[in-house]
Amino acid sequence: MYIVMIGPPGSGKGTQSERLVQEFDLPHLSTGEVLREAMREETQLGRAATKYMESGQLVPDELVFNIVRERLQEVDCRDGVLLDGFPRNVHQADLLQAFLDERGTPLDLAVALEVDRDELIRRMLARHRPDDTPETIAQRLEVYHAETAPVLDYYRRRDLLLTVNGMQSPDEVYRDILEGIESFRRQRAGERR
Ligand code: B4P
Repeated sequence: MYIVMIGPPGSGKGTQSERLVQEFDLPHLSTGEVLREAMREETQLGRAATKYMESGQLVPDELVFNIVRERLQEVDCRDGVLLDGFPRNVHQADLLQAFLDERGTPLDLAVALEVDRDELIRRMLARHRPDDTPETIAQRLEVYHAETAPVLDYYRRRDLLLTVNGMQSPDEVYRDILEGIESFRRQRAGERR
């Protein structure tokens, strides 16, 4: 199963992804986590990403897609993967679709978490990450609305979007995601009959 997790910063993509990869035994690729590790290790990628992450901007598409493409080419990703925080704009969505279509493993589902602005800010300020200062948070929320929100329509038009209320407890959000996945699967199976 090929799944992408979309949502504003702090919406719980990472939290829910951890559970889903266990449940479905999928490789987990969090582009944010790979970038943060590269920054910690001061690799070339990390140095290139720092100024974008620290100012709440998206890291350039070429850099992020290189991470994704290389990971998808690894043998454990032949049957599926969970992409956490990718794609974050329509260009990234196009790059992913072209890559997956070309090798005949199309995306199964895009899970979108919906959370109010005030709650997002509360969660991010509570977790003390270096890119969670009030100024950076405001910038990241702006970037989300301008660049990432259109990705929801991109997947809605392709009948791949599952929207979930992320304002509930982590257990309730997870339950809704599982139910949504199940009903998507039933719908697909019905279409094939
Ligand atoms: P990410 O690492 O993707 O992080 P995020 O969007 O800030 O957080 P996430 O939604 O995963 O929230 P979490 O589960 O931690 O991105 C960081 C940066 O990397 C981006 O700003 C960008 O610069 C760069 N980047 C990443 N991908 C990119 C791409 N494709 N293109 C370009 N740039 C890219 O949850 C947040 C907090 O809430 C946690 O403390 C959690 O415990 C808590 N929480 C979670 N669910 C909850 C719930 N239901 N109730 C209460 N609290 C909850």
